[in-house]
Amino acid sequence: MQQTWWKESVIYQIYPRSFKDSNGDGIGDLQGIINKLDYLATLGIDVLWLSPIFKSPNDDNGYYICYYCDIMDEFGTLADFDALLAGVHARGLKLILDLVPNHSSDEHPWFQASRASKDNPYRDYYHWHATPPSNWTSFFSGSTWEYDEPSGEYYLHLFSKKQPDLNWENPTVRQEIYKIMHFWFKKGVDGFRMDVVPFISKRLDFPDIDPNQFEKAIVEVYANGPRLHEFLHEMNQEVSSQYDIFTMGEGIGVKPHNALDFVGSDRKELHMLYHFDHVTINYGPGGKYDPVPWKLSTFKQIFIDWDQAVADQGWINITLDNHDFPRMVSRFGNDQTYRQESAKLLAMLLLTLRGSPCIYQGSEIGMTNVSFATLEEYDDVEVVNLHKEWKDAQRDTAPLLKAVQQQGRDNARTPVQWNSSPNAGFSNGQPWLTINPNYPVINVEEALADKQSIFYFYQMLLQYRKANKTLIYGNFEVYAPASEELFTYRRWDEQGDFIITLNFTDNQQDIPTEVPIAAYNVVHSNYPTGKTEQLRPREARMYMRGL
Ligand code: TEU
Ligand code: CA
Repeated sequence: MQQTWWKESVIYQIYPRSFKDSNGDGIGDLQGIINKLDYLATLGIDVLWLSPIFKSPNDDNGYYICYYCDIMDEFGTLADFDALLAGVHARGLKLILDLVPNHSSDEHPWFQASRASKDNPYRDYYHWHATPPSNWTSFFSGSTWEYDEPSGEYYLHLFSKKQPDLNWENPTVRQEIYKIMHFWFKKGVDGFRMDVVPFISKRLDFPDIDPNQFEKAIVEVYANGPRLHEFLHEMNQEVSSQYDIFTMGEGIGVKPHNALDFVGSDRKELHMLYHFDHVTINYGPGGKYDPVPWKLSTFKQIFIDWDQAVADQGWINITLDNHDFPRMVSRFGNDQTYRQESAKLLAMLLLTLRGSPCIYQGSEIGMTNVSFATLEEYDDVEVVNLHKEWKDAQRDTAPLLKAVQQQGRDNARTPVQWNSSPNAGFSNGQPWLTINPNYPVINVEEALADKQSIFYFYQMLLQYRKANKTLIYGNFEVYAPASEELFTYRRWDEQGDFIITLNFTDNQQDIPTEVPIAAYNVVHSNYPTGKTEQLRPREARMYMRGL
């Protein structure tokens, strides 16, 4: 397999609004990030990914852009950005930004011009129809077609009605996006994460969907449009291929069978993408807010399928959570009795699968989900709209609150807990979103003072991964895939040979006899002391074979 810097990169995702506030307005900002660069360098990550920092009226926080080449007022200025980029590069790290090519804000000058009349050059920047051509439903409730009074037509928005979808059929729109990319690359940014990029090409036959099968509609109708790969290839040729950068697609709607179309080394489209199958693993018949129990065997099979799909022909990311999903320790671990063990176990998983890992801010200290007492306390547009929908339909909202506490996106968006002082050291003012009340116990200062902390476990594994490229490029094979208790796999090549075994239960477990650990020695465990025959609750062990 071809080896490159971006495949070896570990990415740390910052959700700037919640990372660190430097001026007391309760909103994280670029100066806040600058102040924490030494902390991030100490952790040992390679690349920072910032969720959108561009000018935006924040209907869906930054995923809703007004000016793509300027900084959101609350976050700072272009001068702050230049200082941040210089600070990142001075520490030998890289910085990638979050491009939102599928939609803009309705307050973007393009859309303002577009809606002004039916016959202006910007009309064709968006999708306008005299009558709604399909029954599509939006991610954030209601139809994807919004009637616009002034010009008397409907426009398409897959997300909120303030997020109109751009019309990639129009070559001028594509050039506008390429110009934005060039602008940031010329400044020296090292890549882009691309928001919902599988959605940019629309099915112009607008087939109806089954609204009760939303996940199916995503894969078959919203994503993977007929000109998608033509557009991605064009973007690569006109922009990405001209710089030493990488692009990382949000792979919503992409499945193992078509993954290589995006990231195959011969395709010249994207460098990597992250998949969704395991983060939607507990969606029930009613979707995201109708959660059902998940099975470890299914979880493992998803990673097996994806690894096999790309193997040595392409590259993917490994993610277990981000700003759109619950905290991984609460979702895939036990965030109470075994929080430390679970967070370390998931760290070992994240950092030893084949792919570029994305660590979401706060995971390195084991931050957990939050349970707000009322729906009113939630800020996320998805929840706000859903809450309204339920109230309008006079449904009892108690089950919704329960589901939001488990599944809501604000679980991952509460501010980073820096210390035990008021507002968790995040801000001197009133934070924009309530801080998780567990901050006196779970915070960065505590973690840095404790040599056994989750933070130092990440740091150790990050160093170890760098020193052992087998953990990056080596083959991947799962033992006992049907086990509902253990996730056990081997990573090996000519340079090294490792077995990783992870106990996903709260009980002791035997290591299956088919795992040939007799020939291997333990090199790391998330339990500080002792060596036991059985795996202890939530234990994670890495073995190495002497070559
Ligand atoms: O998310 C795309 C996406 O479809 C999901 O992750 C989605 O947010 C989730 O399923 C809703 O429950 C991206 C961004 O990451 C997200 O924050 C934005 O809201 C969305 O695009 C629109 O830009
Ligand atoms: Ca601020």
